[in-house]
Amino acid sequence: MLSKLLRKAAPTPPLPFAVEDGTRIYAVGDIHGRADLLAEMIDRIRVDMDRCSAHRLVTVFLGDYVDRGPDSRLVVDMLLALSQGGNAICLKGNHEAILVRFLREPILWENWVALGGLQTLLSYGLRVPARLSREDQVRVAEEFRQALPAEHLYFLESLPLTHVSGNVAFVHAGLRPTVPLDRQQEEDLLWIRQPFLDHRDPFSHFVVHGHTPVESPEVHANRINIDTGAFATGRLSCIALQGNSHTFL
Ligand SMILES: [Mn+2]
Repeated sequence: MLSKLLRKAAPTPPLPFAVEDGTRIYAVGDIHGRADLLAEMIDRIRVDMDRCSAHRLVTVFLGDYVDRGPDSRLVVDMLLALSQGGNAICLKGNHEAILVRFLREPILWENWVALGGLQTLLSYGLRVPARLSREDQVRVAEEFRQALPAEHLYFLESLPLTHVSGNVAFVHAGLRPTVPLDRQQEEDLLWIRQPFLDHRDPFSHFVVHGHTPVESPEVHANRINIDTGAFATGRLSCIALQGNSHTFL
C-alpha cells in the first residue's frame, strides 16, 4: 500500500532540457510597464539567489518591457541598471521593436497606438491623442526622440533577440518550427504565434518564451510559456532553471 502511494507521488519525468552546468537562470515574462511587479520580482529573485548553490547566476528578461502599463520609463530604468550590473540579459520584444521603428517611420503611429504606445509616451511626459494627422505623427516622433534619454534609446535599439544556455533557447515569441536557431528571422522571434504554439515536436532547442498571454505558466514537452499577462492580471511570472530542473518563483 505504502509503496503504491510512493509510486504515485513520484515526480513527473524531467523535461528534455539542461542549462549550462553550474548555472541557475531566471527568466522573467512580459512586464509591459508594470514597474511595481518588476520590483517585487527582482526582490524574489535576489532572495532565491542568496540561498541557491549555483556559482553562476543569470537573469533573462524575455522582452515587452514597454506599452500598455503605466511605468514603461521606470521599467527601462530598472532594467538598464540591472543589465549594467552585469548578470541580467534583456531580450527584445515586439513592443521594443515597434517603438524604435516608430521613431524612424512615424507612419507606424496607428500600429504602435494599437499596442499601447500612448501609455509609453505618457510615461516619458508626452500626452498625445490617439488620432493624429501625418504631420503630427512626424512631430510626435521627433518629440519622443527628444524625450527619450540617449541611454534608453541605445538600450532599446541594441537588445539581443535570443539567449542560449545548454540546449535551452530564451526568446520573446518563439521559433519558426524546423528552422535552426541561427537561421531564424527576427520577425518570427518577436511576433510568431500559431505555427510555433501548435508545434508538438521538438524544436532545435527547448524554448522558454513569452508574448502570448496564458492564465498560468504553461509547461510543454518542447517549450515553456511564462507570459501571464502582467499588465491585465497583475501576475508577472519567473521561472528558475538549473540543470534539468525548473521551479517557478
Ligand atoms: Mn509580445
